[in-house]
Amino acid sequence: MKSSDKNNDIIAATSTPTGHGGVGIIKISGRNALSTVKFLFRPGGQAYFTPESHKFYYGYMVSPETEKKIDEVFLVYMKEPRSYTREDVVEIHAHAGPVVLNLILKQVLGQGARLAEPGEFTKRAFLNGRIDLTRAESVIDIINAKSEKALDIANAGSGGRLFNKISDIRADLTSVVAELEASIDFAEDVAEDPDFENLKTLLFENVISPLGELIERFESTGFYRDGIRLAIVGRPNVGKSSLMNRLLDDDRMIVSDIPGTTRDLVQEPINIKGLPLLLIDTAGFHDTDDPIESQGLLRTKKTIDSADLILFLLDVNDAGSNIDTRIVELLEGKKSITIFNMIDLVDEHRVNGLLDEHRLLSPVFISALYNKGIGELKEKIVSCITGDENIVANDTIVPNIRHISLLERAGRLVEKAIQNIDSGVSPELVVIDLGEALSVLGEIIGLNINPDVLDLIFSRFCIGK
Ligand SMILES: Nc1nc2c(ncn2[C@@H]2O[C@H](COP(=O)(O)OP(=O)(O)OP(=O)(O)O)[C@@H](O)[C@H]2O)c(=O)[nH]1
Ligand SMILES: [Mg+2]
Repeated sequence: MKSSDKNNDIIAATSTPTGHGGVGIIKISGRNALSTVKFLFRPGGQAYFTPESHKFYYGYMVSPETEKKIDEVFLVYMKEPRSYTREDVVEIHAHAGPVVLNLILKQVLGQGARLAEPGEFTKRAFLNGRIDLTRAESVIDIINAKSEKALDIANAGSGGRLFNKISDIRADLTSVVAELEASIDFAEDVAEDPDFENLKTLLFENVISPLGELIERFESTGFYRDGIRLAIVGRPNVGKSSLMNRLLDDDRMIVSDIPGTTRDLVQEPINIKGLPLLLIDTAGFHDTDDPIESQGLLRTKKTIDSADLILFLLDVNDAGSNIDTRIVELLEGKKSITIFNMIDLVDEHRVNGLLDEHRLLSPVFISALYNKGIGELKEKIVSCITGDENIVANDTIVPNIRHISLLERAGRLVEKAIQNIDSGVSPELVVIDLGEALSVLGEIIGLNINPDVLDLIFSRFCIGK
């Protein structure tokens, strides 16, 4: 089937999550979407159903052959273009139960609709020009937001802040291209060359520099959307699982004085001061002949590799010069926080001694058992990740990984164009690179985008969105 045909179908899906609940919504979109419910909906107290747009109608869904009632519902019709997809949309608000919703959906499909693909409603909103691609992508970020901050970022995106920024950069780039093109077209009539120095300054200030800022923003704040992997690593029995329980505020993990209690990785999502984290407890790191433990250790190594931040936990009692060098080696080049646990077992004198000895590591001292120093540790975790807690004060434009590769490509093309201007290459060639940069930036907002890329983006959505 050609994709253009596909986009003319009437599509339908259950938009609320599977399960039991108060209300479940079936959404239908496409030209003349009302036709799919005409024979299924019986309005309460009216003989004929001629709905006005954007009004709720009370009634029943029935099986048309038998007139058997399926459910008592509200139905709302949103006439194009004032709808999510800019097409005619019908929503049926029924009771939320898998049997009732499936039965209604089956009837709707029987009236000529087909089942929507994941993200297809939002894809149509994009294809019909209601939202650009960055706004469409923000919809999934809203649904997947792991913290309020992530939601702020997603809302900024869905409000078009990234779209506006990219459009501004493209407009500035277009004006430089126009000036160069004019100099090519009218070469004979123009007494002087274009002001190349001025064009270079414009490219630097209005293109290269804002592109760099956007890329930097992703690196410094992208974790608000994507989440951070935080692993607790250390020798057996130093209190890793006890610390995990403290941070979770729950006795999730088994804790015991037998070394090797934790043998497998255990991960739990947690939110520290608005930062979404995935906290991972690992098997104690040591030599072992036990095959099950060895497996656990292999996983610990992999976890260290893939974690964004490591909590390296030590027991104050044997922390002196006895730090496990193999763990230290594994932590090389990784962000980590050194933590001395069990300070309840030593006196202040010992703590000060350790602080001096390990000043370079600027360790945190805690007692996982007695809940001491945990607040300080949380602050350190946050500052380690954000660098500076205020980093995301106001500007919430944060590109995603797809945007980043395009921003970088566009930046490289513009830099190449500037180098070519410097080495006196003809404006025709400079214009080619700048033109390509324009179309690369266009892909971010969805201009001339490859249909396969579109499919990939929308396949990340759930069905019914
Ligand atoms: N006194 C004291 N004991 C602690 C503290 N933290 C943990 N423990 C005890 O130390 C023992 C080991 O704790 P776990 O949390 O199981 O240690 P672990 O690092 O997860 O151990 P493995 O999973 O075997 O690697 C338990 O008996 C805990 O109660 C602490 O701050 N002070
Ligand atoms: Mg453990």
